Amino acid sequence: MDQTFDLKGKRIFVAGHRGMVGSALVRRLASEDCEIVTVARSELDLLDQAGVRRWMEDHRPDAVIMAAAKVGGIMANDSYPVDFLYENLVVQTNVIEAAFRSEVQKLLFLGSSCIYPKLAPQPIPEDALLTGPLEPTNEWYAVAKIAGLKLCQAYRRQYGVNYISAMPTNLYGPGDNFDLGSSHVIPALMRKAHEAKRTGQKTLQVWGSGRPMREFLHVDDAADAFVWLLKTYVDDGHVNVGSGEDVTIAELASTVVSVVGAAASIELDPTKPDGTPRKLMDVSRLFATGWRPAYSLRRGLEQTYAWFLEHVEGGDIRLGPA
Ligand code: GFB
Repeated sequence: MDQTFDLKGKRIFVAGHRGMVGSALVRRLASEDCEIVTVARSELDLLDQAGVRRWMEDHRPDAVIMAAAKVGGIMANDSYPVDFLYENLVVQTNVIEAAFRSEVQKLLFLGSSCIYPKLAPQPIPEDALLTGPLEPTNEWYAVAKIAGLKLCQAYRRQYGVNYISAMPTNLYGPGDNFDLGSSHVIPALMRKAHEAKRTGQKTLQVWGSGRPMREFLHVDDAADAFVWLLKTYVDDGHVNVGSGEDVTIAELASTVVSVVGAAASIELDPTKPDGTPRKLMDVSRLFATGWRPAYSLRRGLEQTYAWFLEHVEGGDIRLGPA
């Protein structure tokens, strides 16, 4: 793919720069010859439409990466449907609309693999979108993300702007949320394995049946793919961003236990939901551009655990009750 959007000298607004994905984007963009623009939540509430319009008009970025979102694991999605639907719809609509008013040239919207039907063909091609019912535990979030990608397409069709969308698989890495009630599976299992190692506990609780399959991508690989797409991708259709490989939750749990060095065995908790049985993305559209991830799952988990240890012991992650 030719480089169609040269970042040199451009002002790139990373919306959501304090989150796991946004902070990885800031790290990745630091090696580009561009100016990174961010705004603190205390200065701009993305739920405030007038404020977002004003801020965008004052700062006039050349490009926007929409990494601000209300995110969480299976239980948080299931328990707070209003937060996941309302906040995501409003925040993304405000940012995309304000970007258009301020003549932003390129915008990259980030969605999620949960936009696809619960029983989509595996691996899931981009055109499986809207071909069947969604997974009920996260349909609120999925509906918001589908609306976001459709809004970008609508702006393209009505106004001819270069707004594109990427749908990442389950991401993990530095800056993840390690709170057991709201986190995704990797930070939850890493934290539980760490506590088991620290206390000598002999079992580690894994939600559900252990049989669901998930694909994972290290957030630094995801950020690298997003910057690559920002530079090169120009099409109307969204692009899947993943590693192309998946594992069962039981296999993942064993790998996390081994990376952490805990001596605990796995105990399944069938009272907790499994969610979608499998959501491996078809990444052939992305891989055809030559892009590949750098991290294997094991190496990514090792790197994330090293980060966890440094920041827990360093005191910048305060752990709530385990
Ligand atoms: O990562 P996760 O919360 O979200 O759960 P989803 C993935 C799988 O891991 C599920 C199992 O089958 C969980 O039951 N699991 C096992 C655990 N132990 C645990 C645990 O201690 N904590 C958690 N959280 N899971 C999310 C969506 O779905 O994926 C979001 O809810 C988003 O909308 C995100 O799309 C990427 O993969 O099921």
